[in-house]
Amino acid sequence: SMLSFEKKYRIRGGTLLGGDLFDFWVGPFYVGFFGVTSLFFALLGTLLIIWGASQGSTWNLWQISIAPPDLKYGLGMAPLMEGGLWQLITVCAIGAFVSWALREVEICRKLGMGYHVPVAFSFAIFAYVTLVVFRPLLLGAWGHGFPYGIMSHLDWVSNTGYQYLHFHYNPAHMLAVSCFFATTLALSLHGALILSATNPPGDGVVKTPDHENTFFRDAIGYSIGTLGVHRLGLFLALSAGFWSAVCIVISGPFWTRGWPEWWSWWLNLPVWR
Ligand code: BCL
Ligand code: UQ1
Repeated sequence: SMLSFEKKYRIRGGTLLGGDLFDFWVGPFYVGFFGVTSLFFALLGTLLIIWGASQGSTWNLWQISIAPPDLKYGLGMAPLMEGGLWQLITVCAIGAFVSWALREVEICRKLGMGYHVPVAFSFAIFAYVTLVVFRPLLLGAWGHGFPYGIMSHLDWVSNTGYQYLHFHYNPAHMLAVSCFFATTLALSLHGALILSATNPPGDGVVKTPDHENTFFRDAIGYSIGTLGVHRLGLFLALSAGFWSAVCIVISGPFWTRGWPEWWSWWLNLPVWR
């Protein structure tokens, strides 16, 4: 059944495609043209993975893997059982992710909200597409994509990392990792601060943003503010995804040697050379 406020927001319009045709809800879910395409790609992709697994050598969830084509197929289509399946699944994945983002846009338009959520999701999609499309395109073979499997994709990350000797020296990887860590710091501070203000000990009365600001003024001499902390959080999270995409797309297309060696520009600065 519907929540008390839900009915009021179930208004027609705001669709990007399909007009009124798919402008309805199924239970709590908005459908829309992109709801149909999301479901289509997600279902087809999942079935292809299950079928691929059935053609593989194991049903062990951790070991199931669908590999990209051999490098010899370059940027062409590969036979179904030699990476073609990976190519179809990749098309389905991108179709589902982009459809989902566009469905979010339609919901934003219906509600007259900003597009912050779909914009944020598009950074995650961008990182994924960088891994399986942009970098393989730049390197000249789909075989540079990562395999779809739980352990196999970890093996790919490890192998790809060691191919550049020590991936921690990749400057964009440094930025991405730092942003991931900073994002968890910001959310833990924020979550803790809000809960501490709304759940004071004993019979204490719920505190206000003044208390929140004062806590951080007292503790570190600065408060970023209640709106500011959400801008900071979004910025850190999107930066994490963005620099992740950058760190992998420059590995190979821009820099082919070990990442430690890239820092020789620093050692060679005329100041101390
Ligand atoms: Mg590293 C990448 C951290 C050590 C080699 N590494 C990354 C980044 C991240 C990171 C910055 C992965 C996140 C990402 O791409 O997000 N690495 C990291 C850390 C350490 C580390 C913290 C550490 O030591 C503490 N890395 C190392 C060591 C190397 C190494 C030194 C191996 C030996 N690292 C590499 C390589 C790569 C990374 C190689 C990468 O390729 C990867 C990277 O940057 O990739 C871009 C972006 C997010 C996504 C890609 C997710 C996209 C999600 C999509 C859009 C939606 C999915 C929906 C889903 C299917 C739906 C499910 C259904 C629901 C459940 C209902
Ligand atoms: C903060 O200053 C603030 O404003 C009052 C919040 O809003 C509720 C917060 O959640 C946090 C975590 C801070 C502190 C953050 C910085 C970067 C000083």
